[in-house]
Amino acid sequence: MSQQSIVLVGCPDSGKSNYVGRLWAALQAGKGLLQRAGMPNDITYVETLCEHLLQGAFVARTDRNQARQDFCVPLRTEGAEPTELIVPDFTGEIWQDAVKKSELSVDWQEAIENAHGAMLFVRVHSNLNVQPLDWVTARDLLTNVGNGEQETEIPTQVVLCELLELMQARLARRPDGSAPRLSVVVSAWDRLDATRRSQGPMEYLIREFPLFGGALSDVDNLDIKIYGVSIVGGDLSDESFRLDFQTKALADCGWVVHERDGGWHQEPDVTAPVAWAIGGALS
Ligand SMILES: Nc1nc2c(ncn2[C@@H]2O[C@H](COP(=O)(O)OP(=O)(O)O)[C@@H](O)[C@H]2O)c(=O)[nH]1
Ligand SMILES: [Mg+2]
Repeated sequence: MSQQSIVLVGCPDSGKSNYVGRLWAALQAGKGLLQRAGMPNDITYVETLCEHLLQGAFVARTDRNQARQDFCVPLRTEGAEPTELIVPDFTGEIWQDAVKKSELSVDWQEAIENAHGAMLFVRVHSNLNVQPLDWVTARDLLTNVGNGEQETEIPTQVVLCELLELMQARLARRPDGSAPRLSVVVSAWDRLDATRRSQGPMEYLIREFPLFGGALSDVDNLDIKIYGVSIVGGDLSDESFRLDFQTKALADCGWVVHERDGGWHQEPDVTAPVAWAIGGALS
């Protein structure tokens, strides 16, 4: 069976693991762009993630010691042979440490180099988001990052810029020679008010993480698409939302926002950012 892997990248608490749980629920329901052709190799891992959501709670942040989990599932393709989707989810601390110390473990160097695309996560209202220093200080920090001298926490936008640069340097071109694809996922999109949501995820990134927003616009060797994602369509810590959510099927909750025909559109298929990152590789 051929393999397609999509590597998940992002700071701790950026929504990676919860997304994987919701992705599995979508694959089980079978209504999205991605269709599975069998069972995951480690069903316990994804079932545990789903179980939390079904009980009305987000999955707690991944234990730092549990460095890597892979979600592997066979996907149906237009061709005769199914392909195996591999989604390696590394704990966010690994990405952050890598930026601080400029150290790349061989394991994830290989995961990026062998990937067929990537997803970069950043979460709305994460308590772990380190707010920007002013623009000039952040830019200076970016030029010095990785020399091990940082005593203060590195602002999230500086980490995001470094991760973006890493994807530019390491992701391989697609089999047809085109630029590798990166889905940028702004997770917990439901936590913004209606006005901010209507402006779309790119506007959010530019306002909250201006350095990163600028860097995204400058990239010319990656094909980038920005998504706002809400895995259940609201916040499970809000009791009235949670009670309502528990009357519905998990696969019917949640949505993705993305740009189409010059406007931002909301649709229910949460597999869309993965399907796009894999792209024509599936057909
Ligand atoms: N409101 C809301 N919160 C989310 C969503 N996805 C993730 N979160 C929150 O983000 C936290 C961290 O998510 P997690 O998947 O563990 O992040 P990871 O460390 O990147 O794997 C969760 O505990 C939730 O509180 C979402 O779609 N909506
Ligand atoms: Mg995690």
